[in-house]
Amino acid sequence: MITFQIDRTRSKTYLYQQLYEQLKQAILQKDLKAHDKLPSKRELAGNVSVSFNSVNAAYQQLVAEGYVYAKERMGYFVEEITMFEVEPNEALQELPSHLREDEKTKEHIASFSHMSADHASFPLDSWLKCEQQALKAERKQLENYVHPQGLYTVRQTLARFLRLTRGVKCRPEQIVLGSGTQQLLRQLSSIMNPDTTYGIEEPGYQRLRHLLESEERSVAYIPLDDQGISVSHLEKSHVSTVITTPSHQFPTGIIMPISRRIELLNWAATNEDRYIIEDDYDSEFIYDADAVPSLQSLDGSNRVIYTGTFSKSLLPGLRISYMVLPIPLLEKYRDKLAFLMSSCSTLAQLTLQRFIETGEYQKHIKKMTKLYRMRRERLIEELERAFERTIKITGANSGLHFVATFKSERGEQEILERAKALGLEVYGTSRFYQQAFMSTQTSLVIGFARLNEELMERAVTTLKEAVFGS
Ligand code: 76U
Repeated sequence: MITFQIDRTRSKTYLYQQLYEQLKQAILQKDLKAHDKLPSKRELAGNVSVSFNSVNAAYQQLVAEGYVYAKERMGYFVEEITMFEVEPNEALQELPSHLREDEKTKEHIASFSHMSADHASFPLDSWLKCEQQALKAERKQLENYVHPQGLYTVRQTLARFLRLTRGVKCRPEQIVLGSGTQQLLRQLSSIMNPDTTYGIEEPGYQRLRHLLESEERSVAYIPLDDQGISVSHLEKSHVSTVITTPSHQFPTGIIMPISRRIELLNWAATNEDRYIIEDDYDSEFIYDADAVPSLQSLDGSNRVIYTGTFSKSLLPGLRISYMVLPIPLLEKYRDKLAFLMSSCSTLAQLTLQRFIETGEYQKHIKKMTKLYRMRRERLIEELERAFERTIKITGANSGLHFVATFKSERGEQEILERAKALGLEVYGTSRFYQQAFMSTQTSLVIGFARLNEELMERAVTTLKEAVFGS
């Protein structure tokens, strides 16, 4: 029989856990053999001077984990345990250095990143109020898993909201809420014909291309002209589904004029396999004109899948995005993806719903449009003052970034490296091209969401140093 070493100092683990652990080790090391009988609970309790309850708890845990079995009126016996055939190799647990992550996020002196919204201006109090109300009032919804497409009432709010703000015509049933555009596109591609060739704008949002390629979908690149994606190139291609950003082409900022929109819809309407994925990313902030209606609002043939996100208008970290499926694709979605669990937090959905219904969202957009308009104007002024004739700014009519093209001896990579060394966060446009392209000029994407008054001058001076400094 094994001898137990019981530590009774209070800081140690519970007595039953010590018994359990020592019995387990004895079984694993074969000090106790398969089918050996364990002492009765009372006997063991007496031998080691612990309570009957402690022994009982240890035995129950051993039974639950499969080390021990009980036989009615006979007692407890050791199970036959399957032994590992391979010795554990500790070296395999070592995380290679290239997979290690830095705890700290990078600090910059200023950021021209196009990937952020301004957290400092986020209406935290009203958001938290909506969240608190949702937590209190929506117990039923929060206790349960929700529909794979998201909560119906939230989709009702969103359907009304999209009709009002973007002219999108849909029923709540057609909306799918998700934790990001990529996750939604993944769902979409899984219900579309696997032979679909997807057309991606060149330049365009490469992460969608990577996603489709990772799923072994075929992808073709469709160039832009000054009105956005080129429909004549599209017509010459094998593409049957095109992904486009007509409101604010990503990253050039081109706003697609109405005729090009209709041309695109005509292209799609000629064949029932054709679809347009309208990615309405970054369409909320418009500075010099009224919002252009979405493609979806003009579509009379069920050809447009509309996608959008609250990443720019609220915060990217909220991870609330959505897509609106035309009815034939909703049919397929219900057929093929009914097994999915919703990827969008119910609490976030309910908070957003209140935030929209109470008018806080529109108030926020109004406030932010004013703020971003001021930042954009000041930044353009500062850049033009600093760079004079060596800079050209395009795509600045809407959204939270524009493109700045520099007449400089230095290429993009060199400028980006210099900027990084100076502590400035900024990205070039080549990351949005699939094909390496030769250009005598360098274009950078200039995001201004986080550039407040204090940071702006410093950011521009540092950028000048990176482009032209010695
Ligand atoms: C999203 C476009 C064109 C959708 C985007 C982005 O929040 O995941 C850019 C880079 O639903 P979400 O929205 C995604 N459509 O550009 C987001 N783009 C990223 C952040 F800006 C990355 O890779 O440079």
